[in-house]
Amino acid sequence: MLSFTRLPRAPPLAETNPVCYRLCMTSLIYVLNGPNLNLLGTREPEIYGAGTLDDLETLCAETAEGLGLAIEFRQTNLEGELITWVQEARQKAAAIVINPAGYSHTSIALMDALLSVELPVIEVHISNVHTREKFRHHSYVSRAAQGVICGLGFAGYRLALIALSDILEEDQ
Ligand code: CA2
Repeated sequence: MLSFTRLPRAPPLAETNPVCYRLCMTSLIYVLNGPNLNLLGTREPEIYGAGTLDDLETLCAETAEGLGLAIEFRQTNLEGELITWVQEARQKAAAIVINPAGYSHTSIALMDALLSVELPVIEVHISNVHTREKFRHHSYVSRAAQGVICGLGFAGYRLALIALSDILEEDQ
């Protein structure tokens, strides 16, 4: 009678081989949203549209799925938390989409975090910041972004994910 000894299972190749990792693993994109974006859909629909933050997450998740990407979608009202998430992305993500909201125009600390993350970053604004108040025309974050999309509503996030899909494919 034949008997079999059960051998320990080898780890998946993608976990041990960096080339296979790049080709086989779904790229994770951090989609980060700054202060007050939790209010989407509740106020100022003439500027930000009628959709909620949940609607925006659904749009991003569906877009990512169609592109073969995965997303981690988050919103915070705290500058330090946004910075911590950017630092975390360095270990866990392939790229970042960020709408820093009001911190775009004020935060050198967030800019520094994004400059040191060594990942492709796309900055998105729902409204066209250049047709609004002068203080919205400058973004510290833009210095750390590979691309900036503004004024296209929620579709800006979709376009950012499509652009990152191309950028990540080119990097392979
Ligand atoms: O247009 C954008 O996406 C902004 O990043 C939104 C920020 C603003 O400070 C930037 O200049 C441009 C404000 C987010 C506030 O979001 C709200 C949404 C609904 C109701 C009230 C605020």
